Amino acid sequence: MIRYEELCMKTCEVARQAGAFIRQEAGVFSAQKVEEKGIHNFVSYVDKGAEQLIVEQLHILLPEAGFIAEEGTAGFRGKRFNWVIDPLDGTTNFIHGLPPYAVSIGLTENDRSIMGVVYEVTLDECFYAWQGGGAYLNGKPIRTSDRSAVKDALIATGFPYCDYHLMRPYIDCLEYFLRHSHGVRRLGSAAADLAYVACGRFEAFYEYALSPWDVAGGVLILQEAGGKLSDFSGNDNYIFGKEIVAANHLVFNEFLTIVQKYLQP
Ligand code: 2AM
Ligand code: CA
Repeated sequence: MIRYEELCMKTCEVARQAGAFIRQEAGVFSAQKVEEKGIHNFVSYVDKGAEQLIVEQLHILLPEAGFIAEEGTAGFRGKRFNWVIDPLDGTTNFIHGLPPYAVSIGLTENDRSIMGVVYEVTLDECFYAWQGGGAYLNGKPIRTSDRSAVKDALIATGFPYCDYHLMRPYIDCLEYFLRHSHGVRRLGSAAADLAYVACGRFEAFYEYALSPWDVAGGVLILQEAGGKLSDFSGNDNYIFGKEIVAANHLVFNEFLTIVQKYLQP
C-alpha cells in the first residue's frame, strides 16, 4: 500500500534537490547555453540535468510508476501511475534571471492527479498536497482566498507564445478582465500561478496551449486548498486538455462563465 503523506514528503525533498541545482546554475548561467526546441520554446542543460536527477530519484520512490516528463528523459509510460514532471517551469524567466520559476511534479493514477509538488526556486517555497490530506506551503496549511466576485479578484494568466489560434478572443477576454477586476498578472510559470491561487495570492487563473507537465503538480494543490478547476468547456480534462480555468470555489462559476463567453470553441 502506498503511504501518500510519506511519499509526498520524499517528493518534496527531490524537488528541493532539483531546485538547489537550478539555483546554483542560475548564478553561472549563460544565454549561449540555450537551445530553441520549438517556436519560443527554450531548453538548456539546466532543464535536462534537473529532470534526470528527478526521474532517477522518483523511480526509486515508486518503481511501478511511469513518467511523462517535459524533456523526455524517461520514456516509459505507466499503466496506472505516472509521474508528470516539469523540471523547470518558467524556463523563459530562468533564462532572463526573472522570478518565478519552479520544479513541478504531479503523480497521476489513471490520469487523475493524486499528489502534487510545486517548488518555487527563487523564494524557496515548497507547495504540496496529497489526495485527502490538505495543501501546504513549507509545512503550513494553505487555503484559497475568500474573495467571491471577479470585480474583487486578482487574476493570473499566460499569454499565447506559440499557438495563436485563439489570440483575438484571448485578447478580448483579457480586456474584459482588465476592465472588470482588480488586475491581471502574467508571471510566466503555470505551476506557480496554480500554487498562488491555492494560497490566496490570486483568486483565479486561465491559460490555453499548456502541457500536462505545466499543471499536473499544481492542480491537486489547488483542489486540496479549496479551489476548483475545469477546461474551457467546464469539464474535467484540465491536465491533458491543454486549457485550464482555475479559481477559488467562490468565484469559480462567475469566472468560468466569462472565460467561456470568449474562449469556448
Ligand atoms: P515552461 O517554462 O516549462 O516551458 C506559461 O505561459 C507556461 O507556458 C509556463 O508554464 C511555461 O512552461 C510554458 N511556456 C513554454 N514556453 C514559453 C514561452 N516562450 N513563454 C512563456 N511561457 C512558456
Ligand atoms: Ca519546463
